Amino acid sequence: MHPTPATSPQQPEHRPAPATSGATGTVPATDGGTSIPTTSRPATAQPAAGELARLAAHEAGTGLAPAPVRLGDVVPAPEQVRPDPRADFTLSADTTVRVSPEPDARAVAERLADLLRPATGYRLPITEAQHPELADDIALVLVQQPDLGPEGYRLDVTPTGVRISAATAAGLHHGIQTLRQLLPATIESSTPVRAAWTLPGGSITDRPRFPYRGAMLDVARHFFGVDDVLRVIDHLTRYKLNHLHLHLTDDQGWRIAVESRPRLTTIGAHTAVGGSPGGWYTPADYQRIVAYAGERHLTVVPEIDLPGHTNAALTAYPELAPEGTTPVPYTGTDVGFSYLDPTNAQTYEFVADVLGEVAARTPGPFLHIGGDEAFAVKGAAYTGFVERAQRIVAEFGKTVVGWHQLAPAAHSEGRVLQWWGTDGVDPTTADAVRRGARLILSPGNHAYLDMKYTSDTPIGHDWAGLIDVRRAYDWDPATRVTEVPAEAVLGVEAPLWTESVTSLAEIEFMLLPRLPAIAELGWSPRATHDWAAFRTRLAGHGPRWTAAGIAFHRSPEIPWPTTPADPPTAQVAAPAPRPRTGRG
Ligand code: TNX
Repeated sequence: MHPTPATSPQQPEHRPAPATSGATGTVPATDGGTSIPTTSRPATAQPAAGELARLAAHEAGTGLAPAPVRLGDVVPAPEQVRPDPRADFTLSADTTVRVSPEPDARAVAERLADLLRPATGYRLPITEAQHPELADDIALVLVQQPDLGPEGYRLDVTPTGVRISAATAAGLHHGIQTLRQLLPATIESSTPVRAAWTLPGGSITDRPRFPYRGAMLDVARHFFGVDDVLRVIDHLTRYKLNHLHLHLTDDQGWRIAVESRPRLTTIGAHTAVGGSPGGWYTPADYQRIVAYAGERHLTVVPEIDLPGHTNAALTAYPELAPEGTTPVPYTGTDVGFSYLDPTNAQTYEFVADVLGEVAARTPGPFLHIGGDEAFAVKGAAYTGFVERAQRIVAEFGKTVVGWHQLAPAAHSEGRVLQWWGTDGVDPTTADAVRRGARLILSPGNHAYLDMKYTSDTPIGHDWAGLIDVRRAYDWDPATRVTEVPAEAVLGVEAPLWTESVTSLAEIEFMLLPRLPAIAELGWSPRATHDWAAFRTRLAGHGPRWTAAGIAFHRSPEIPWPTTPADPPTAQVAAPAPRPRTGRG
C-alpha cells in the first residue's frame, strides 16, 4: 500500500510529499520570458489558493450528517438493483473475508479489508476458499459468467453475508467500490467509529456502458508529486473510472525523465505557470504511479504533447526549434506558439527516443501524442508529422491516442481521437471515425473540469462556458457528435487542466462533485439517466468525502444532507486529524 498525504479540513494546504525515490522533487522556479507571440485565450488570475482551500474545507465540514443507505444509492447508478428489505446484513467483529484463490482476487480482498478496517476496527481476516459461501462472510468469488463482461460484477446481500461475484478481478474491484458505498458514510473515517455497519439487502447486477472511463490531470502547467497523483487515483477508483491520462509535457514544463534525453528534465522541468515550483517524475516515480494504478485496475495513459505545446522541450533541445528562434522558459498561460520543426530529421529521432522510453515504461496499451493547438504547423506539414508519429507509436507496440485535431491525418490501426469540441457538428472528426477512428468524448462545455462552476468560482476558466454539476451530467456520449455512431465511442474522459490549479485541495475542489457525473455517463445504462435521481444519490457522497477529509465544492444544486439523520449509534468518535494511508 502506498501512502497518500493527509488531507483534513484543518490542514488545507497540500504540497507534494518529499520524494522517496530518485531525484524527483520541486525545484526553484525560473521566471520565463513572456514576450513570445501568442494566440488564444487570456490568462486566468492566480487564485488565492489557501483561501479557496479553507472555503472548501469549511463547506465540506458544515453540518453534513450521514443518512441511511438504500441499495440503489450507488454512484455510478448500477445496471440492475433488486432490493430485499428483509435481507439486510450487518458486519460484525467476527466477519471474515473469503476469496477465490487467484492472486489478483486475493489482492482485491486485501484492499477491501484495508478500506473497512480503520472505521470498523474489525480484524476482517482474509481466508482463501474454494467454496466461500459460509455465514458471516464477505465472499469475493471469481466465476465463469461471460455476461458480466470484463468489468461487471454481481453483488448479493443476504442476512448471512455479502457475496460479490465477477468473471475478473477488475469486476470484483468495482464490486467492492459498490459495497463501500452501501455502508454508512462514516465507513470513510480513518479512525474507529461506533456504528451499525449494515448493508441493505438485495442484489445488484452491474457492468459498464463504455469500456473507457477516465480523467486527465495536467501535471505540466503545475506539477503535482506522486502522492497527489495516487490520491487522485483513489478518487477515480471510487467512481469506477479505469483510465488516468497524465498530461506530462507542455510549454511550461517537462515532467517525465527520459534517460536518452536528460536535458528534458535537467533543463526543461524547472518551471511552471506563474513562477510556481516545477518538478518531474523519475523512472521510479512513474513506476510507482503505474503500479498503484494497476493494482486498482486502472490504466495510465501518458501524453507527450506534440508537435505543439513543446516550449519546455525546446529550451532543452533548441536544435529542434524552427529556424531563427531561440526558446526561453515560459511561465505564462498562452498556447499555440511553440512547435518542433517538422522539416528537421532530428525531430523524429527525438520523438522516437521519447516515445520509445515512455512506451517501455507504460504497461497500458495507449500512448497519447497530443496534437492540439499546433497552430503554426499547418496542412500537409501537420498531417505528415502526425502520420510519422503514429507510425512510431505503432512500432513501439502501442495504440495511438491524440486530441481530435489529429483527425485529418491518415488512419492508423486502432487510433483513438479525444474529442474536446463544444459544437457537435464536426465533419472532420466524423470522417476520421468513418475511416476507423474511435472516440473518447471530453466535450469542453460539459466535461472540462477546469471550467468554473459559476462566474464567481475563484479558480478555473470559462472559455467553454460555466459547468455546474447539472451541465457536467446532462449530455449523452453516444449522440454528442453528429454522424458518429455509438459503436465508435470508446468512452468518456474528464480533463483537468491546471493553469489555475495549484494544490491537491484545488484539484479536489474542481473534481468533486463533477467527476462522479462524468463517471456515471461512462458507466451507467442510459435508461438510468435522471438528474433528479442523480442529485439525490450524489448528495449522500458529501458526508463520505467529509469523513474521508476531502474538501469538495458544495454545489447548491445538490441537496447535501444538513441535519443529523443517523441513529445515535452512528456518531463519529471525533477523529483527530492524522496522516493516513492510501485507500481505494
Ligand atoms: C485547451 S484542450 C487546451 C489546453 C488548455 C485548456 C484550458 C486542449 C487539447 N488544449 O492546452 O490547458 O484548453 O482549458
